[in-house]
Amino acid sequence: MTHTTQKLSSKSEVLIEKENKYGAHNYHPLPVVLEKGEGVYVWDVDGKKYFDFLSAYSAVNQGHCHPKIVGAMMEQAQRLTLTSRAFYNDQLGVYEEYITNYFGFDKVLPMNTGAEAVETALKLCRKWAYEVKGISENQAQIIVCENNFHGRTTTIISFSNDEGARKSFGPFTEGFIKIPYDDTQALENALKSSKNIAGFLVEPIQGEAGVYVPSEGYLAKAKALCEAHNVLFIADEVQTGIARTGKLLAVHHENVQPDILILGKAISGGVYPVSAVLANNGIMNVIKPGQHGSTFGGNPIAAAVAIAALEVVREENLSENAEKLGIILRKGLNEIAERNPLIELVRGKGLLNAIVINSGEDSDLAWDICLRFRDYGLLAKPTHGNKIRFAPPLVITEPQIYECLAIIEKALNDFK
Ligand code: IF1
Repeated sequence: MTHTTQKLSSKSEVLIEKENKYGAHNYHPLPVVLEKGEGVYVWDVDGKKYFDFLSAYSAVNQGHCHPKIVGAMMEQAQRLTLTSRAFYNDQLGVYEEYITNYFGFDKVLPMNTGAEAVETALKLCRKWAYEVKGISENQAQIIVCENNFHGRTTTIISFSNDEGARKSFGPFTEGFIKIPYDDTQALENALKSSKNIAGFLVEPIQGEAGVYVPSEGYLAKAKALCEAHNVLFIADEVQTGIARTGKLLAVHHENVQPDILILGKAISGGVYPVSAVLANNGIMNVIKPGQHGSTFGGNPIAAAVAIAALEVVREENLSENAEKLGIILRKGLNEIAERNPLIELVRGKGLLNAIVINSGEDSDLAWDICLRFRDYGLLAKPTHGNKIRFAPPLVITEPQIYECLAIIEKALNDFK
């Protein structure tokens, strides 16, 4: 190692200490305190500028503080913020029409966070199974994948296999069958194992697992198998959706239209918590007044913000940019890997990428490398010990990608 890690300013230290003292310790952030963002950049409290290579876990696809999205929020915030769904508001219907046309579904159910949308999809799937498919009450099973990440609620962690996310939070919700990811034979076996299968919940790319891209054809085959067994194909595109992987939805790489689509994060460009569940009438109409809802779901600010954020995706060709720059980024990373054996593997799609550091999952090396990236002006976070996610805002340009590759190589060379 040629350099030591940069020392924090006292301003940063004071703010970090406040979070430590007064906040629950449910995170272990990289030591950098941010106060401003614009496009692909964020600035810390000492005015140092960084490339954001996390994009708030793919929520800030449109770039930080996008003026059109922030403008829509400010305008709406000054007129009407919240009505609850006890009354109609002048924004929600317009948004519902916009988003259903945008993604090609009959209806949307608006929520706030990704986990809430996943919960909504699970409830919708179960209700459909009992009331349309004809499964006996309380017998429905939903197939899920090993190493999934779908959020933090008690039901969702019931089918997680991340021990840290589950331990001491039981008892858990029943009714889930776990199969290996990227394994259509396992899916077929599970579908054949019982008449009580209601749905298959899947991430088109597993994000938390370290950006694990399944084999080509997996999603299309899985959708066909579900169709053949009258089982709902439920795509969790909270992280992969909204142009992140080089298409509007990651399932579009295989021309799949899910029966239930779950969206969150970048539907608002990271400006406001907005999530959504989309489905056609044959499914969505099983939910009647009073059976599901949320105080904030479908609020006027969320509606106005989401329309603006989705317009930006189209106007700025973010899918095309993610596709094109993703190829350049992975090519550059693979070239670095040839010169520096610390990179064991490069994987990803569009601008959802990760490198695997040649150190084993228990090493601190990936963390130390991320500290060095920080020192050189790029923010990224390790996942599962030895993987580092590279997911910049989709508004990044080609020259900026080359600048970032240079930072990444320089930092990695310090550990050679
Ligand atoms: C945290 C990961 C990313 C998600 C998918 C639903 C949700 C998420 C596919 C829930 C959320 C987040 C949450 C964040 C870390 C993060 C994450 F590393 F854990 F896997 F993005 F990569 N479905 N993912 O990825 O959405 O309720 O959070 O709005 O700290 O838990 P949420």
